[in-house]
Amino acid sequence: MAAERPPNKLLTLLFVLRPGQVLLGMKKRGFGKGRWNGFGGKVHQGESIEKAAIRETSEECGLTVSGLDKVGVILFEFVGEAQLMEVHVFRTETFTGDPVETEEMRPQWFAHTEIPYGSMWPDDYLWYPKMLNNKYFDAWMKFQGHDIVLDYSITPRPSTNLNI
Ligand code: 6U4
Repeated sequence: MAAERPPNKLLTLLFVLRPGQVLLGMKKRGFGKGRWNGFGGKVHQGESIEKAAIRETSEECGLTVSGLDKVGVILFEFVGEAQLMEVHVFRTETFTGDPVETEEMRPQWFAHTEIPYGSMWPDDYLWYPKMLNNKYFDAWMKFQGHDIVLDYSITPRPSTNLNI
């Protein structure tokens, strides 16, 4: 009998956009430390995924976001690990407040043409252009360690504007 997979680890990832720019945060600790990324983290027990995305963004850069648009879901598989990471990706152009540095993230606006792919997760260049261009997709990424993408797929999905 095949070994059963444990339930996926649910995570969020949210991008705040303003004309021609995206807000990224330099991760100062934990998973992905030293890499620029969107804002997000683990979904708490009993919490909706969208509420987790809003909470994590507030905790990590101080912004209050609304009007979430769901970009899609990325499944991350790590060779040798049974559990998959299921990352729900959102974008929004609606926010209040100014980005502030927190213990977890140092936020900075980047032009779409100046995304620092060299200091990011190595899968990001594969799908950021779609996310920045309002495309919806689901993806699967197979990692060897944290630096090598062995295989991947990206599939278009219909729009699911949540208007939260
Ligand atoms: P806490 O609870 O904050 O200590 P931590 O281990 O720091 O947890 P967390 O919760 O910040 O991790 O979650 C990791 C974040 O990184 C999530 O927003 C998802 C995102 N992420 C993980 N793998 C990624 C990848 N390959 N590419 C990417 N984002 C990724 O762009």
